Amino acid sequence: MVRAWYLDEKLVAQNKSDPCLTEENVTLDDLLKIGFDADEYENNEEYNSLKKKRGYSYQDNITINRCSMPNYDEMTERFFKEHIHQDEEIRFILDGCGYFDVRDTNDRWIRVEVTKNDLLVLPPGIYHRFAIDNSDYIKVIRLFQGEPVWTAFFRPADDFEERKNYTTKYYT
Ligand code: KMT
Ligand code: NI
Repeated sequence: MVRAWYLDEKLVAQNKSDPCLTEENVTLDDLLKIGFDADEYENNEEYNSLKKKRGYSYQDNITINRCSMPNYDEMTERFFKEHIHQDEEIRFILDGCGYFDVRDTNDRWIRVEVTKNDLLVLPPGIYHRFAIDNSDYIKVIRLFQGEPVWTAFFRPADDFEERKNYTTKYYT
């Protein structure tokens, strides 16, 4: 089940993998959450119709874990650096746990915990980062519209069209 809260920055400075909880929970307006069963998703009608409806023609899966990822240190460091993409970032969690941090419109970090069966869709242009939790294991499906492009543009990336579109849409 997705949980989200404002991040305690002081705790983050000490240990990036800690949940760093504050008392402030967050509503999940910008997150799309649908309860597929991660063990049965391939035959799930809702999952397949969502893929079709949103044009997610590409699908693969990755496991993040020190033993199964050859360039683990480089990759996890890169995921945790604040960035945007020019396309949606869509992740369906098959197993394990992790944290997506997203910036709110006041530039505060919201930490979103994702676990098995959660689906997360980040819009193009949103500043975010990803941290693996202390169990050091997450297996996710990556979906994409068309040929996948995983390029991350690190902050500052305010001049990108997608960032401008994002702020126009969500910053009032
Ligand atoms: C990204 O671009 O932020 C990622 O792909 C994070 C890793 S997927 C759990
Ligand atoms: Ni990303």
